[in-house]
Amino acid sequence: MSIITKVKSRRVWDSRGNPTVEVDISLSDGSLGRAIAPAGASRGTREAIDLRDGGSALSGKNVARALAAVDEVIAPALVGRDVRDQQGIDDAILALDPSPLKENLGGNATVATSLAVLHAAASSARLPLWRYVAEMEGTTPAIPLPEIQIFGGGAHAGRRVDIQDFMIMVPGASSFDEVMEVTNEVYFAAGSIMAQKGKMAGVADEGGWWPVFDSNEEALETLVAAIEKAGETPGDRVVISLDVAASEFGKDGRYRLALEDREMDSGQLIDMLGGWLDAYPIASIEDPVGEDDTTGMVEFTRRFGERVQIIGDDYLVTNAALVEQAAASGACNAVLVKVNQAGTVSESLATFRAARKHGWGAIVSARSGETEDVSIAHLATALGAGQLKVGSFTRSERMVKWNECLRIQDEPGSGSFAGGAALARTWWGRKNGKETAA
Ligand code: 2PG
Ligand code: MG
Repeated sequence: MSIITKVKSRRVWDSRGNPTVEVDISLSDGSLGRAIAPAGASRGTREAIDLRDGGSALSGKNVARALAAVDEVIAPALVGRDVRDQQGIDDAILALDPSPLKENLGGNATVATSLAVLHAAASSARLPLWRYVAEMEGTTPAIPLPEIQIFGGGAHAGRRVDIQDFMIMVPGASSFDEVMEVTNEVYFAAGSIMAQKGKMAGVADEGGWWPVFDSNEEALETLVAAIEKAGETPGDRVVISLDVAASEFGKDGRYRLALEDREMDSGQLIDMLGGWLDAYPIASIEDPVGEDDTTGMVEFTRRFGERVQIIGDDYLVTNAALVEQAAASGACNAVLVKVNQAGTVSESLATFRAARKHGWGAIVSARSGETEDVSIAHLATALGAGQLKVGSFTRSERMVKWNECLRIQDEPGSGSFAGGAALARTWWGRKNGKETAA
């Protein structure tokens, strides 16, 4: 048995230059576990709240209160516990802050602590994190299929375009390395097309190209052109994935596309997105309607759930109970798993299990504010989640996750590449004879 002897927090800085929480867990056998809290910009209203100090210094984003919560409130409850009891430890953290959104301790304090406990336990067991989690959960590891951003938008690009993430997936690739190569070609093809048009203007928060477009559809057309310029036939090996993040431009069933100065209701938004599904090789779509638009999400899933993967992010906030509700009402067919939305490892794993129980897809995901922490590459592999969303194909807080997958795949037992299995029940899967694998 390995006992937690010390819990220590530290202020570090994320990819947007904002303060965040790092936690070190020390064990009686000398092992150390370390994790850092990421931070979202397009946040669901029902996700765990990051505790920040407010005031004028550091734009109100300092985390002194969250650090104090770790060192003064959480640490005394964890010291002396068996590090392998992840569920018991997470329950103890929850007991210290029973508020639904963890606003007393802060989701940033709880997630860094909970993940650091997991790392410490793996280190004590002398196992890579992915293997420790797979053994703990009884899952079959697989190297995940990436979703990779080519253009950023929405809250990650000063709302220059309304849609947040224009991504590609390479379900037709036979290896993770092949995905990296194809993505490199598409990413730089997109950049050169923008440069030729005089529309090159740097990158957005997650490293995707800054979206200098006149309409959301121009972004889609440019993405298709980039896929072609990279030598690919759009919809064959490479497909498009969108995170609409509709809560960022709509509420109460009313939506406003600022770029095009268009207002619409939920039905019109669904029709517009349906038109895009007809016109472009989109196989996956996240948060197509707002987090408060249950009627819209059910309708969208009824109309398109057989054609594309429909992911709830802000809509489900990595909450097992919300997954259960959505499955019962026929909303979504996949969930984005962000550990800091839930606030603990155990709650995130419960969400993953709920998704699997209903035959849903699961995509382990980074946040727009990230760090060198590579936990999610391990979690996606360990759970055999099949999919991983990290952001773009530049900037080290993103590349560190893709590169970690390359290291994990070299380790014995890390499983084969999940490939396009996650998209088996979409048009892409049917076109490629994958539906029997679903
Ligand atoms: C999302 C994420 C990542 P954020 O909406 O899926 O792109 O963004 O971390 O800002 O919520
Ligand atoms: Mg999202």
